[in-house]
Amino acid sequence: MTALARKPHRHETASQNAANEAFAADVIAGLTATPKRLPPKYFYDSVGSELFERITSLPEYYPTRCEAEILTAHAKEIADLFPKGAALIEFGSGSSTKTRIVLSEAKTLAAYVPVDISAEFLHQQVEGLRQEYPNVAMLPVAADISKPFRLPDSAEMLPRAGFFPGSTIGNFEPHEAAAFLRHAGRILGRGATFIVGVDLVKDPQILQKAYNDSQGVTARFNLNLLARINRELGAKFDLAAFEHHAFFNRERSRIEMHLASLKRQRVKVCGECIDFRAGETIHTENSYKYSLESFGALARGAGWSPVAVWTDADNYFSVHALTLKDDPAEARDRADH
Ligand code: AVJ
Repeated sequence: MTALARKPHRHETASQNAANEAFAADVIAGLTATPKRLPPKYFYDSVGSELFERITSLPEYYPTRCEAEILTAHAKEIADLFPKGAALIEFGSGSSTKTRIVLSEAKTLAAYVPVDISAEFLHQQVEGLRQEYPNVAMLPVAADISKPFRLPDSAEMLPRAGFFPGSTIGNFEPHEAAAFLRHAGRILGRGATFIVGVDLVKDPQILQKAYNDSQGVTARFNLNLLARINRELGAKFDLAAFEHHAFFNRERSRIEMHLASLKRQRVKVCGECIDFRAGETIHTENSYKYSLESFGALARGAGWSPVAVWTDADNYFSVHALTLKDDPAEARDRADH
């Protein structure tokens, strides 16, 4: 056992235990770094996934509405880009609300492979999808999309299309986003289509409000990260001693979310004492905003060819269709010989 491990609960499986150790290790690494940071993927436990669902229907949070508008207007065009009899692989599927818009037009789709980090939430969602789409094989994969994962065997045999909506790609640093697109290319294979939702640069006021909603749901979503560390790692964060901060960093074209310590304090996490200065923050999320051109260039640099791009009436959000001309694995093999 490592120093970070805590006593497993009796009902925990080995893989849950391993996931918990990875969480503990990432939390300690992030909180002992300067400046302090935590990976945004840990927002999405069951509580966080529910809070994120509430964010998507907030009046200030335009991305979900704008993207749904785009997908609804172009569902048929998008579905027509999928190969016949394809498996649709969604990276970070959440509640699959946007997928349903496309699924209803994708008449020849053989399988849907929702990939999500929140296993419990994922399996709940799949129950409903099985009822709604009895002709599509539902093949969920509980995995962290930022790491390599395997497709279910029955999806390996089918031509593939990818779906990555919500501007989740904006959580990555631009160089990580390029690496992610390349990795998705290896999973999807030659001839694949990839549909990617990307939030656009706009009036900073609108961005600011989208991440500082008047009901405080985004603040609760952010603070849930500390609550989760308390729940799962037995830490003693006082949630009232931290405050949600979100602002647009113009130079880097990103919204930054932080948790600011309201006072000087020491918190014990997995046996380590973490000291906070008054006002010191934990950087919890970046949400990069692109232009149509900057995202097109990023995709091209990662080996994808842009074939179409759609925006909503306000030009707040974009949906890009990319295709892969060459199989990246084959291209690499050629380079090796
Ligand atoms: C799911 C990563 C796209 O960056 O807008 C929403 C997450 N954070 N409000 C975003 C989020 C705060 C969201 N993504």
